Amino acid sequence: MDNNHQLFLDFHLITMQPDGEPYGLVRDAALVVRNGVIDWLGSATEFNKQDFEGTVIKGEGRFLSPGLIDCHTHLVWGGSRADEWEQRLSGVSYEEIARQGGGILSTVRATREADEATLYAAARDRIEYLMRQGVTTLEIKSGYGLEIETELKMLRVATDLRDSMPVDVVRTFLGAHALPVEFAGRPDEYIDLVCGEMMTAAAAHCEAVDVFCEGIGFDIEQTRRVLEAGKSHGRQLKIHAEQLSNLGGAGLAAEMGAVSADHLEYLDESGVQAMAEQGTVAVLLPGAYYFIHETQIPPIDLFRQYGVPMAVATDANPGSSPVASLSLMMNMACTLFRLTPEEAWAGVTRNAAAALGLGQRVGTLEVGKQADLVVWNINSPAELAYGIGHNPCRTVYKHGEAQVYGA
Ligand code: DI6
Ligand code: FE
Repeated sequence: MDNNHQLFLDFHLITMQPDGEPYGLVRDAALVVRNGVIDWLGSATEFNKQDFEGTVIKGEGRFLSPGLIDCHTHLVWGGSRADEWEQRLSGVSYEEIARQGGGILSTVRATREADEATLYAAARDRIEYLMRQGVTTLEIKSGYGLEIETELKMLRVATDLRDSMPVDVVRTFLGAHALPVEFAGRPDEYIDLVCGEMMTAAAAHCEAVDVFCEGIGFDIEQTRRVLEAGKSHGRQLKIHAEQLSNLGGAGLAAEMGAVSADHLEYLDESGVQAMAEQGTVAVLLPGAYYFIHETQIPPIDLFRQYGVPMAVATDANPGSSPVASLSLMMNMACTLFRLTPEEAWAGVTRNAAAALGLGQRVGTLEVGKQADLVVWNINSPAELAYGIGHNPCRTVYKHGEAQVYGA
């Protein structure tokens, strides 16, 4: 008997392949895994069980989907911002707190002080929450160091997490997340450092480069410089854009070949058009929208009209989105942004894979893709987005290996 072969029998497959049935659904199906890769899938009646040698996993009519992908997180951080949240509840805005030296900069202070083991342990716990709810791939950004040493420390922690946990990790360098106090009044000089020495040091430890283009972040020219530097190092490009105001960041990033533009509440039609032309993924972050009491939703109808792929992610971070559940983000994407449950599913599978440049390897159930699989205790695909505070995740398989049994 060959333990590297598994037959998943009598499952309903949520393949998330784009053409065909809603959710790419294949009912009463079989799926074969060989050496951690999907080798066959289709209707169970078409599968010849006689010839199969290996482990059989019976679905009894449960749903099986691709592993979920959280394509935008800041989940390595020190400290907590509960006190700032209390301030915001009494009426101070997220932007005001940032301008007073709190916000991102308060997490920068705590992250600089924290040692690597402490950062690792806290981030590992956050990832375990996500994994227990079906996440098998995630992105982790730096950006709470804003100095070479601490940015590298964060990227090393991300690398250790990748190497020690059964999850694929894409590491993103976000040195241009905020202006550190040492550079107050000298943003261009800080951008010199980010694009020069800091990026040279970080490039070997990341797959992507990101920048916060915003009134409380960096302007469009500074953003352009960061993206150009990222490109010259051969990294994928991403951007935080149009979260609080419209500076034209998403359009610029699209023209420069970014894989994704993220947040986008204030994006206008010309930005949507630029993204559509370049195939840039729109990453929607309803947790941040909710948690900072934003009232303007991203231009969802325009994304549909122009065919911009939409992803959905947690934005897990201590300030604007202290979130540890991707299915809750699916719910919020539907209730707050009016995505359909099927769009929300595409947002945490196929389109999230595209937002990380991993569309060839993960994101759908398809022959040749990684056997990152989740068994769900749900009666229909929409139920995953419908429940609030539930965890219907029963078993997670990473490269075909069972990892975590329901929480
Ligand atoms: N926008 C966000 O929502 C996160 N970063 C960003 O550029 C928030 C980060 C934080 O408040 O710590
Ligand atoms: Fe973010």
